[in-house]
Amino acid sequence: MATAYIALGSNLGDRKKNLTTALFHLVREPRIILEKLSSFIETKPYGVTDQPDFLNGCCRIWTDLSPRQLLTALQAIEDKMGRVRTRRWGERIIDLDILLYDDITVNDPDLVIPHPDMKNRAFVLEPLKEIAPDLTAKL
Ligand code: A4P
Ligand code: MG
Repeated sequence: MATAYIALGSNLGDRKKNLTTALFHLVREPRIILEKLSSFIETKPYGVTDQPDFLNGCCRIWTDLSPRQLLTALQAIEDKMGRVRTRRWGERIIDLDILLYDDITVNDPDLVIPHPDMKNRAFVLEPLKEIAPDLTAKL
């Protein structure tokens, strides 16, 4: 089984409900085990700033899905929840990003692991530090 870290974010509608609904779908995936979950934190929008504040969190999972299969599973959850893709970095009911997958590096056009720029984002680092303090110290 691989260990992966997933970032969760929402800034539309009932944000806490959106994060918990995404986790509910994640837990129901047969090949994913939800192992640890951070607190949810309120964050100011990064990048595109004229949009509502986010609720962010992250979780650690165990999975035997490949990185690409995991991406497909996460996108299926986003689609099931009715995410509409508008502008890049724009508002969304749910965003599920793969931060890390074991110590694997992927550099494909549609999949980059470790997630680029994660080191510069407090909304990623703070919840990650809560569940994996040793790991963030090494980033
Ligand atoms: N993609 C590449 N690598 C990955 C990965 N490791 N995990 C591709 C997930 N997806 C990955 O994503 C666009 C494409 O990224 C996907 O089709 C996938 O093939 P998207 O979710 O459709 O669009 P996006 O999220 O707008 O783009 P992107 O570049 O993923 O943006 P980020 O990095 O997710 O940033 N401010 C606060 N406070 N909190 C936030 O959560 N999020 C963003 C979006 C901006 N500002 C924010 C927050
Ligand atoms: Mg994304």
